[in-house]
This record gives sequence, C-alpha cells and structure tokens, in this order.
Amino acid sequence: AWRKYTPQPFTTQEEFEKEIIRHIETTLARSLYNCDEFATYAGTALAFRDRLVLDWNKTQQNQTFADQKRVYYLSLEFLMGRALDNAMLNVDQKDVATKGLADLGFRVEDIIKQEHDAALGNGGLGRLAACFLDSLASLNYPAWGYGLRYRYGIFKQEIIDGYQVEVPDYWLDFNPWEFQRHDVTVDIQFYGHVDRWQDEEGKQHTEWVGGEIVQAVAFDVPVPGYKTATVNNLRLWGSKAASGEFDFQKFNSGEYESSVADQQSAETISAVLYPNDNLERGKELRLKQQYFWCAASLYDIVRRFKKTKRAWKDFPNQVAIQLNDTHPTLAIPELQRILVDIEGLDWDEAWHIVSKTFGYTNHTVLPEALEKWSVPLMQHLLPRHLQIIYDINLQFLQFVERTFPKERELLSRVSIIEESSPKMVRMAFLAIIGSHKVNGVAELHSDLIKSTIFKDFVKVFGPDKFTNVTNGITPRRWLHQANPRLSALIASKLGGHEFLKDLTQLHKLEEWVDDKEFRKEFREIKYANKVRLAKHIKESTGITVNPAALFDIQVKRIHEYKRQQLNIFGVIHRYLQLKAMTPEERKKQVPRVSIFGGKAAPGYWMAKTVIHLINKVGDVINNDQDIGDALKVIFLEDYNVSKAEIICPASDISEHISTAGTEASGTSNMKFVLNGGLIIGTCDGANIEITREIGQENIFLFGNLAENVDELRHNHVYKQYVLDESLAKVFDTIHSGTFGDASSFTALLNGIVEHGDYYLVSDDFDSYIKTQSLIDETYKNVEEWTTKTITSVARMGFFTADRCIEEYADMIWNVEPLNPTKEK
Ligand code: DL6
Repeated sequence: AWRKYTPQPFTTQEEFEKEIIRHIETTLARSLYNCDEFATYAGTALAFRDRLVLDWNKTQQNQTFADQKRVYYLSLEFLMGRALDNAMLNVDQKDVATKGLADLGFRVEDIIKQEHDAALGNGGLGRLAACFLDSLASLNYPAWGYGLRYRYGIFKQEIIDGYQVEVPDYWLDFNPWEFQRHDVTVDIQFYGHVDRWQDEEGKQHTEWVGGEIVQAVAFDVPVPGYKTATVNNLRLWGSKAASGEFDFQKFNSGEYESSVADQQSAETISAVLYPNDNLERGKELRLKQQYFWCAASLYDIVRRFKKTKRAWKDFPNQVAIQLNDTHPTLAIPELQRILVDIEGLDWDEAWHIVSKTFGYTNHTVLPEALEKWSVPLMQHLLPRHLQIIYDINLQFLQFVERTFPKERELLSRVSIIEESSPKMVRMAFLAIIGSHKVNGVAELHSDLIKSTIFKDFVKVFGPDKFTNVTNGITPRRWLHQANPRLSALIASKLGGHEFLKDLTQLHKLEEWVDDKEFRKEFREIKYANKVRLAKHIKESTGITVNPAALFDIQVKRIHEYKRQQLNIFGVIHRYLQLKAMTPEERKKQVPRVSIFGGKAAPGYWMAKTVIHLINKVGDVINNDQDIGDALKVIFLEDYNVSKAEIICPASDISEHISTAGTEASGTSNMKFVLNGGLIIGTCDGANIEITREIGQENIFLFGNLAENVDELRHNHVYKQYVLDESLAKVFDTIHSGTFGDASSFTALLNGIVEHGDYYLVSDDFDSYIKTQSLIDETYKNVEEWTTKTITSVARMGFFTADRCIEEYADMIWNVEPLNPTKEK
C-alpha cells in the first residue's frame, strides 16, 4: 500500500511546471498573479528538492541495509555555494527546467541567482570539503559530512572608500535545502568535574558530571551525486538551550532579559563562523563549537554503529572518520571517553579502536594556523577530555622513551603538551597520534610536513603513516555548471558528457588541438565568458572593461603569504611604464585588466591594508586619461562561490604567487586551467603538479624555490639588502602620495624594506615582472596562446576530486562504493 502512494519524480517539462505551480500555490501560499523571480526560485527549488528527497531516502535505506563501512567527513567548514543549479545538473534535468521556466516567463539564470550562497566556510579548506561531498556521492560512496549549521556564514564584504567593511551574512531566511530533524537531538555537556569511584567488584569508574548542557539539533542537507541515484547526507548541527524553554520564573517576575539568557547563550555556539583563514585565535567559543560538533557527530556515529549489534572491535571496519584539519581533533579523546567511561572498554582496547578509526588531513604549515589550546581553558571547559589527553600523551611518551631511550629532547618535542606558560595542547600532535594515516594535500606540501613540522613523528612512527593526496575539484560545478558552453563543446568532441565522471578522458581533446573550427569555438567561448564577467564588473563597480584585453585575475583570501601585494606592486610598475610611453607606444601594448577579489579576516590589519592599496591604485589608474583601456584595476567585492563560477571561466591569466612553500595546495589554480586560462605562479603547492601534468611550456613559473626560502630570509636579516630598482620606484610612487595618504601604506612597505621581508616580495619581484612581460609577448600570438590553453585543459584530468576520493578510499578509508538500487 505504501508503494502505491509514493510520489513519482517529474520527468517532463509539463510535469515540472505542474510541480512548480503546486509549490508556489500551496507550499508557499502565493498567488500566481504576483509570482516574482524569488517565488519562482522557491517553487523550482522545492520541485527539485522533492526529487532529491525520494532518492535520498532510498540511498539512506540502502546504506543501512548494506551494512558496510561508511565514511564520515568531519569539517568545520562546508563552502557549498548555491544548490539549485547543481541539483538540476546532477539529476540531469536542467534542460527540462530551463524550458519549463521559459514557458512560465522566466530565464533560468535569473532564477538561479535568487539563491543565497551557503557560505559556511572561509576558503580553500571549506570548498574542498564541498567538492569532496560531490565526488563521494557521484562515486556512490556511503558517506556523510558532519558540520555546524552557522546562522551566519562568512561575512559579506563591502568596499567603502576603498576599505573592507564586514556585514553579517544571515542566509537562512528561506533555505529549502535543509531538513530539521526534530527527533535527532543530542545533549552536549560542558564544564563540570570528574568523579572516580570503585564498584563492588573493584572496577574503577570515571564519570564526567555537572556543568552545563546544550542541545544539538540535526539539520540534514541532501547531497546529490552526478547522474546517479545516490544522494548522500550532510548533517549540520545547530545549538539550542537543553530545556528548549526560557526561564518561566524569571519571566513571571519581570526579568525578561535574563529569562532568555540561557537560551541565547546556547544558541551562540552555532551562531557564527569564525572568519579566519589559515589563522587560529584560541577563543573559548571556538573551542566550544569544536567540542559541540565533535560530540554530537560521534554520538550519532556510535548510535548508528550500535544498531548493527556488532562487537566494538568491528568499529574501525564499519566506520572511517576523516578529520579535515585539526578542528575536529577533539573527536579522538571523545571517542576514547565514550568507549572507556560509558561503554566500559579497557583503555588499550579502546585506544586500538580509536587510532584505527581516524585519518587526519593537514592543510597548512603556517605556524600561525597550527591549533593550540591552553590547558587551563581545556581544564575548565572539558575536564575529562584533558585527563584523557594527558593519558594518551603519557602512553605515547613512554613508547617514545622505550624506542629512543637516549633521546631526551625528543620527548619534549613530540609531547602533545607544550611546556609554555600557560601550557598548551598541540592539536596537530594529538591528531597524528590518534590517527592511522596523516596526509598533506599536494606533493610538495606532504614532503614539507614530513621534513619540517612533523619530522619527529616520521621518526617515531615511520614514514608509512604519512602520505599525500593531492587536492582536486569537482568538474561538475567547476566546468559543467560554471562553463556550460565549454562543457558542451568538449562533449561534442568526446561523444558525450562521460568525461565529467572520468576527467582523464579530457586527454582525447589533444586530437582536436589543431582543428581550426574547434580552436575558433574554444576562443569564442572564452570571449563570451569574458563578456559575462565584464558585465558583472560594470554592474558591481560601474567600470567598463574591454573584454578583448588580457584578463589577469587573482581571487582568493587576502593574505600576506598569498602575496596580493606583489601583484599590486607589479600593476603599479606597469602603470609607471605606460605613463612613460608615448600614446603610440602605449597603443602597441597588450591591454590588461587586473582583477582582484577576496576577503581579509576582520582582524587582519595588513591584509586590509592590501585591499585598501588595490582600491586606491584602481581609483588613480582607472581615471587616468593617458592610460585608457591599456590598464584597468578592478577589486570585485564579496568574492564567493557563485562569483567564482563567473570569474574562473573568464581568465586569460590567473595568479597563484604565494611565497614558495607556504600554499599547501591551492585549488582555484585547477579551476582556472580547467576553464582554459593559463597560470602565472610560483613553484608552490599544486602548481608544481599542474606543471608536471600540463607541461612547463604551458605555465608561467617564476620566483625562488621553497628550498631557498630559509636562506633568503636569513639574508634579509643579517645581510645588507639592496632593493630592486623597479620595486624601489614603485615604493617611491606610493610614498609620494600618488595613491592617497602614503602613511596608510607605510607599514606594508616597511615590512619589506626594514622588517625582513618575510614573504620575500623583493626577492621575487624582478622575476615576477619579467614573467609578466613574457605573458604579454605570448598573448600577442593568438595561435600559440590557443594551443597552450587547449593543451592544458586536455591534461587536467588528474585534478578531479573523484581521483582524490578514490585515493582516500583506497589508501586511508578502506571503503567500497555501494551502487544505488537504480542508475538513472
Ligand atoms: O587543502 C585545501 C586548502 C589548500 O588548497 C590551501 O592551499 C590551504 O591554504 C588551505 N588551508 C587552510 C588551513 N586552514 N586551517 N586550518 O585553509 O587548504
């Protein structure tokens, strides 16, 4: 009987239109006579959501019955972007929707734009997690994501008078993509103390008692795979006061404000995403967020495991938990606590299970980003966990002592506890000790962690514990969705869209590299994408840019190590050169549009200074009549995932110019090349592997190598350093007040001239500007440029996130895909 009434997904345009209208009229209670673009978005999203939900339920049922190992991806950030376009493409019904919407009087692009980005992340780390979810579902892996349901995602950035201003991003006004699970709640404890006692049989018991309880409530988000019936689950936890009510006694006695205080304090936990990228600040609320989310997720995972009635020793055969950076490291002592204190396992048995369950991915070597929590803070907030961490540490140090009896100093170097004042818990060390595999995210990065920050652990555990999984991106969003014309052109040559599931098939495009028609169309698509971006620039900044100019783009978080300052100094250098030319000479130059975008952490003053400088330089250059179209400088406000989808397909050159050895991988480099743009970059992160794949003739590399960085830094401090002549001129121009009050930029310049130039801007400047000139020369030769770009696209197959997931599945998780009951 149930089956008879199961709703069927729409398959035709007519059915789709009926579904939209049903939702607009009944779910939204809107009259069709005042149906605007937003209501149409809502109706469309709900119609697609229904489709996903049917497959989602089946997938979950199927996974439960199959009872095989599942992956849990714990990430404090999931930078998902918009869901509707992705859902339409993944279920392969965008054409039906486009036609249906047109029939109702709307353009699909306008409807898609109504959706608010789900911006629950800062940058690369969060976007990687989102790409991985897409690949896990597309490859039919039984996998769940676990994260926090921030009410405010990353702030919206406004640029006012050239300065970044942060505006809160409340994104939940209408979010059809989440389902609150009122029945899935977990009580999470904080503070309190630890009791120990012995039972009649003499067994020791430890219990964490007292303190405060906050309730975690599950919100589930369906994650559809591409052209498969698998729809995985992303579970985000929201926080609520445990009683769910405010204090009636206080309310009755007129203390209205304090009657809701508990409720508000509980809700604060999941209120807002910390807006720091590659920087940790050690705030209590952040630690609360981390524990709240780890504890709720583990409770859920353990509850699911216990339903299988298997023995505890089977836990690691059923459960693989991946720690996305150290943010979820508390999951390690939490699982140990559950097994020992609650389930009654003995310590060693429990630890065996724990350390076989977790894998840890490191995403940075920057010292300021490595998490440490103060011992007194942890003692106060999580007293039992601190004890467990000390016990883990004791056992580990005893093992190290036994293995390396003569190396006393090794003990303090590898200890989880840093003997500083106050003492600190080193989360990366705990993550390494509690995991069976540790991976970096690009080859150079994985080598660097083994030779620098984790060197001692390679000695203690041996090299096999450490591995590399070079990052990747989902070609569904970053090619098919962002650049539909290029996707269609490729499909026309490769015999369909299968390459989106096996990106290595792109290599067949090399057969077309000399085909005149193909080359022409490839160029036309790039031009059309540049026109689309030029339109966006006009709408958002009022500035007109010439789509025939070379579009040079650097979009990413603003950070000194990513060196947007090097880029803007290069722009000023170009400006000075253009100014010195005659109008005739200027006309012969390749016109350029330098485009920047990215957010600075609100407390990162130097990064904000860089944003200010870019905007001031833009004001001067864009209004200089001598310069005209020869050079334009654009700062795009509020860079986010949906803007990246317009920006990435429109580049001729993109900049990935971090100081060598600082960018763990980078992933936008992959997006730009896959969309037919070339790179100017340093030998850093994934740039190195991109070079290996596409050929060094197709990338513009410059600058010093990672192996020389220490010596160069040393030279700055201990040797007389003479500033490069061209860079000195750039600095003189800034000092002269050409770009407004020079004192605003003094600290930025002094950091280079007087304070050791930690990011080696001056060391790389000459090489950078020479490489930029080479780019101008190469761009003049349209045919050569076209060959380079097509060849590069053809060789990007390696950088699909699908390959990453298969490597994780094979080397780290030991999980198998589970085919859905029906393929579409
Ligand atoms: O692995 C994803 C991404 C890399 O592509 C970037 O190179 C790296 O900077 C970023 N790392 C972080 C580290 N933050 N923390 N913690 O965001 O990861």
